[in-house]
Amino acid sequence: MIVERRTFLSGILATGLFAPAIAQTPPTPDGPFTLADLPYAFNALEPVIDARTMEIHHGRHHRAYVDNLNRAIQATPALQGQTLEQLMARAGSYPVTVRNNGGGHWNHTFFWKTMTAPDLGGAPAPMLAAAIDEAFGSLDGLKAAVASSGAARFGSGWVWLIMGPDGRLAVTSTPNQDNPLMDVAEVKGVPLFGNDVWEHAYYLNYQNRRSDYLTAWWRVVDWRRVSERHEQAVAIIR
Ligand code: MN3
Repeated sequence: MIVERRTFLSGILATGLFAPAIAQTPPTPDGPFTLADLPYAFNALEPVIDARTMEIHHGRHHRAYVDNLNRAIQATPALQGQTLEQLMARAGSYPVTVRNNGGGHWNHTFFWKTMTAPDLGGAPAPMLAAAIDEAFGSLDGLKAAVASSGAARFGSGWVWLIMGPDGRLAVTSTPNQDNPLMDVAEVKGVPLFGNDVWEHAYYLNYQNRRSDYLTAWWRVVDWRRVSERHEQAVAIIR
C-alpha cells in the first residue's frame, strides 16, 4: 500500500506540474535597496513589543519586502534609477509587486524610526501639540481616532497620522502595504507616524487583541521624531 502511494506521488511529481511549488527562489539581489539594521536592539521595545516579534518582523517580513522589491526593479529597466519616494508617487502605474513590496519597505523603515524604548519618547512639541488639539480636540482625541481607525481596518494595513496640504492633521488608514504618499491612496498627505496593524506586528504577544496592541503602542512612540517630521512638513508648505 505504501509503495503504491509512493509510486503514485513520484509519478505525479515526474509530470512537472508541481515544479513551481518546489522551484528554488532566484538568488537575492543586493540592491538597489538595502535593509538597514534596526535603530535599537530587538528587545528595546519590551514589554510593549517583544524581541521575537521584532526579530521576525524586521529580519523576515521587512527583508522579504526589500528582496522582492529589488527583484522587481532588476527585472524592469523602466523602474531603475528611481528613489523609493518616486516609486511610491507613481505606485498606481507600476506592477502591483512594486506597490506591495516598495510600500512594505517604505512603511517599515518609517515605522522602526517612529518608535523608541517605552516611556522615553517624550511628548509632542508645542507646535505639534497645538495642531493635534486643533484637529482632534486633545491628545486623547487623537488616540481615540487611531484606535477606531486601526480597529476598523479589515484584514491587514496601516493607520497613519498625516499632515494634509492645508497643514491640517488627519488620521487615515491604508490597506496592505499602501501608504499616504502613494498616488493610489484615498487620502494623501505627509505621514507623521504610522502603526502596523498586520497580525505579524503583534500576534505573538497580543494574539487577536489588536486594540490592546494599539493602546500599548503609545508607550513606544518617539514624539521627538514625530514632532521633527511635523516641523519639516510645516516648513515645506509655508
Ligand atoms: Mn509589518
